[in-house]
Amino acid sequence: MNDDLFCKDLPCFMKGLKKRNPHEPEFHQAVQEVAETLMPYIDAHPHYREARILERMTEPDRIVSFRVTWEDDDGNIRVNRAHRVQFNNSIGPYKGGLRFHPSVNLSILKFLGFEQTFKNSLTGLPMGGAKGGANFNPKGKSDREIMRFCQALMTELHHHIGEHTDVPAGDIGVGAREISYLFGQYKRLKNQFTGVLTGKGLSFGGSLVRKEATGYGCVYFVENMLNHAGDSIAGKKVAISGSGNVALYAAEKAIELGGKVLTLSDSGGFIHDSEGLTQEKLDIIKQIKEVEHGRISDYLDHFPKASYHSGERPWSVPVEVALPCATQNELMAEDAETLVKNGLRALAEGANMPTHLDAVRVFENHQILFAPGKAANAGGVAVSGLEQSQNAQRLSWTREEVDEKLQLIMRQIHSRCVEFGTDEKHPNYVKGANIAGFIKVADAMLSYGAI
Ligand code: NDP
Ligand code: 2IT
Repeated sequence: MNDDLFCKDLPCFMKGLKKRNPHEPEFHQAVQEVAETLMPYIDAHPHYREARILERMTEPDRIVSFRVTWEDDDGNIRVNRAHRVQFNNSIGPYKGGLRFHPSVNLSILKFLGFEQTFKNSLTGLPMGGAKGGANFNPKGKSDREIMRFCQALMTELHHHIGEHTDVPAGDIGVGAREISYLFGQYKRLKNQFTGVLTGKGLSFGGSLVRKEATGYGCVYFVENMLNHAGDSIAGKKVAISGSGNVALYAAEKAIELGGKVLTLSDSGGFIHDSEGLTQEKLDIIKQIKEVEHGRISDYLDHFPKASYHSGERPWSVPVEVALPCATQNELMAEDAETLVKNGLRALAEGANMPTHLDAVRVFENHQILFAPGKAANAGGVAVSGLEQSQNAQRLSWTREEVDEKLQLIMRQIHSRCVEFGTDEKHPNYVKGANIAGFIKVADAMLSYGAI
């Protein structure tokens, strides 16, 4: 082989990636984390380098970008920008969420689509990686405005998706309501009732446990890590950030397994209930967040003994388990130092890339059990895959069946991470997840030849 064609070290590889993808810091960060642990593996398996698999895996198959024009309740014409990044379909149709948030741009969607490819591979199900979304802010919009926006977005997106092509789902700002409007419009445009989206309502092809799956799966993963180390979550203090889909169901499962959940948050600040949340308290929070679309600070109207910390994140509260479940880069190196000083034992990323790379290094240096999002939050997309299976069979499985399969998938992901990530007896879950996720996709790509 001609050595001049190939980067043989990480700085050379990252320099090229940054040059090809300027001004995309989140994408650079996600690739850096993966490439750091993959480079030594690729060195030991040079056929991957000769086939330029990493160069190919960091280049999306295609990106569709489009305008979304819609009308607000006052009759004003509004314009947003949307994208679908179809990253890699080597092991199955593209699969991944849609995000509606004002911060959405190509750097964020490329980082998410790249991560999704590894995550979906880890589930063991036949799903490729994709991500999409729009720079649309759902906050303060009426139901009718959300409906018109979703219909306008699907009017273009429907050309690019399909049950065998690309199957979107929810993410930040896209929940059951948005998926319903999107599905209704797809069905109308195509005159087809197919499993083209997941996270659907239970009356039109949705799966039981999909709503809970990411949060439950994240806690199952923590329990697997702690059990592997001879411990468990029972009796442990837990800090959770976010109060959306992932955070609420992570809290529910942590409480059920005997954890003492002390915090939840949103972009305004965090609540601290030193007595710990109970299922009854959580039911009130679900009403506030899922039904009334309120703020987490409203918790204090019901439980005035709790405290609210405006503009802060919950990482100063002493806990043994931390579950960042809000957004990317919400936990920095100094937060990691504080958590370690206060006795942290395990952290699992419910969100995608919530932990900054410098913070990951702090946890690694202190041998904290650290589960990266592509492993810890894979339960959501795994149950999306199970929703696709049920749609294809035209059957619905029971809650118990789906939950059992979810637990098994999280256990298998944990085992694969331990298998590929154990160094001198200490499991490095970042390394394990990256290598285990890589192998399946890379081997499929090798089989296809140069495409
Ligand atoms: P939701 O929209 O349901 O909730 C998001 C939560 O995070 C809200 O509490 C929100 O607060 C907070 N948040 C969002 N952006 C910011 C920000 N910039 N700063 C501070 N807080 C913020 O989304 P999900 O719960 O579905 O998603 C949360 C994370 O989990 C994301 O990283 C997502 O990619 C990831 N994920 C989601 C899966 C799913 O199945 N839904 C699957 C796997 C991962 P506020 O309301 O104030 O904005
Ligand atoms: O980040 C994620 O894994 C998701 N938002 C869920 C994707 C899916 O297709 O269920």
